[in-house]
Amino acid sequence: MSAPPFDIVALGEGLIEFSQLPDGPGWRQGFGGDTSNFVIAARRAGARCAYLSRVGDEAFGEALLALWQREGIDCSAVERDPSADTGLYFIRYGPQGHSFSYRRKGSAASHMRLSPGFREQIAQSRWLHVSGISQAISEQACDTVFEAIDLACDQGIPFSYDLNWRSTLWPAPRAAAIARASIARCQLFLPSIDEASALFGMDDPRRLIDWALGLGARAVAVKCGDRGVVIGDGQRTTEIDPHRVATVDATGAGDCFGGVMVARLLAGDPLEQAARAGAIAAALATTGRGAIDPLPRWPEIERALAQAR
Ligand code: KDG
Repeated sequence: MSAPPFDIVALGEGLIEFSQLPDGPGWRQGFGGDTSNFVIAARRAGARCAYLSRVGDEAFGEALLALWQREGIDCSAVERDPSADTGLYFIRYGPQGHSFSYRRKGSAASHMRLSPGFREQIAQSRWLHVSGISQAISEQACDTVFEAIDLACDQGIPFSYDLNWRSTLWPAPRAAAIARASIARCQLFLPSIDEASALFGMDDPRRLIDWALGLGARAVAVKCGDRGVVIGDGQRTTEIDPHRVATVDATGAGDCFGGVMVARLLAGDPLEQAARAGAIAAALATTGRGAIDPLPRWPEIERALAQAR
């Protein structure tokens, strides 16, 4: 049997991004959306990727499709919705870092279904990636994520699940119940410690790892921001020190971590080595503004890894 054409397929919502300009009023337009950030980071690290989503049949939808094509991501199954718009988000910067607000209710992606095209691409991939945001945007999208997980599990395709809890998108009790059901089946659970603490009351990474492994996750990588990453798979728990850089904007850094870590796992790296590459890439991704522009490419990650040794 020939190898599947894609290493990673991700399902979710790509967004048009407006980030506050550093000096004076106005916005800089970029791109975001956690699963789209993930798959672009993975692609830049060398993985063959596809993206599954739904965009508006307008200029913003066009711009996202052009982005994925420029990045070398197969977006042939992405659907265009003539009656709903592409979602938008806004990044504001303050003394506590960045904060997001959204214009995405009823967006095109919130209407996505597991079409035959989506099914085909999942079946042709070595790994599926989904997130709490993919589930939060609508009941329809949430059902689609669970159908995608069912399909992947039936076919023996592992999947990663990023908690990415956004309290402004859905209520905590529903988010927690849906997250538990997803964690129970995933190969790799990717929470940030701040979100796990807010949603599950767990602020100790080791306790969080044991809890998620107990639910059924096969491996866990807890993103602890400027304190690094803690990973565990039931055999070993390892702390990975942060890579020090001059941080400008942490938007998308967690997505970059996950995308690069999974790209490296699929390239054959053991868990710890893959997580180190992800952590270095995530640090590099914080050195510029916005989710996509600062995502590093593999040679830059490799150089930083060699310097860190
Ligand atoms: O992780 C960064 C993402 O959160 C950002 O790009 C926007 O997807 C987004 C969201 O829904 O918050």
